[in-house]
Amino acid sequence: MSDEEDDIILAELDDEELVQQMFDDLYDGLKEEIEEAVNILLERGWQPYDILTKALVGGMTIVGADFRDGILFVPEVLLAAGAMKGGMAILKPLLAETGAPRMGSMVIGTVKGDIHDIGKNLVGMMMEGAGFEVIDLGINNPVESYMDALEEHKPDILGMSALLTTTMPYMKVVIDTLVEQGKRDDYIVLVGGAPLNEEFGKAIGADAYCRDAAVAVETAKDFVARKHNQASA
Ligand code: B12
Repeated sequence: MSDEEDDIILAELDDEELVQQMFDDLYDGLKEEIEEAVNILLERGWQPYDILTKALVGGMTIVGADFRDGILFVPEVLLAAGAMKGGMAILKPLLAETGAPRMGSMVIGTVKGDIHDIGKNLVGMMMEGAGFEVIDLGINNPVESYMDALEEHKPDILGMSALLTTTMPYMKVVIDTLVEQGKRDDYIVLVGGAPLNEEFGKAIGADAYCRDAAVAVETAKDFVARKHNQASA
């Protein structure tokens, strides 16, 4: 790092410069700087959701592109992910604090063989903010852990996340198991993750594919409302 960069005082940057600096700091995996910047934006009246999407997810998109192009490697991306999580941890209680009425519940987890959890965590946070109770199963979930959690918590929604083309087919294993056990219609199944698309969601028998956390919340609300209407009809 050059002396010049050492001297940057985050609080003296205007909003646009600060967000640019956050992109750089996320890229460099600087957790404390990211946390400081998140707090500065909050003090300036930014909405937690805007900080999440514009600064943190925006920065992670740049990291993703350079990872794809072989410019960044796993250790660096792990540091970036750690910095992102530092920022998310500050925003989490604020997003959950909206006082939204209880909407329903969701069991969510990343599928077997896959350890990516940032997107899943973000979806969980946004769902909590929208009034859903979220049971997070973490990463690397075999079909049994989904089944056990569904049995135990009886949620409205099952959410599965996969970020690898090699792990996304595992979602079908879970859905097929639900079908075999005659339980498919008991749950709304939402799937997500960067390599998925709507077509894939349909092909594996999910109710919907959601491209991001905001769409996940809207879709979840929509399906839960329909489910309740059916139940009362
Ligand atoms: C961070 C990262 C990592 C970190 C993960 C840290 C962590 N704690 O999550 C580390 C370094 C560990 C990692 C490891 C690997 N990674 Co990686 N990783 C990424 C990266 C750069 C960003 C992912 C991310 O967090 N994005 C930000 C979040 C907010 O976005 P998101 O996950 O897409 O989630 C949003 C939506 O998809 C949706 N969503 C997500 N889940 C769900 C679930 C539900 C229910 C719903 C409704 C919606 C939803 O909503 C979210 C919020 O808006 C991506 C690049 C990319 N373009 O995605 C590569 C990427 C996914 N990784 C990749 C690879 C290859 C790997 C490794 C195999 C590398 C290696 N050689 O070891 C390993 C695999 C490890 C494993 N077994 O899982 C490839 C996958 C390629 C492919 N076609 O399969 C990618 C695409 C990079 C690339 N282009 O090469 N990775």
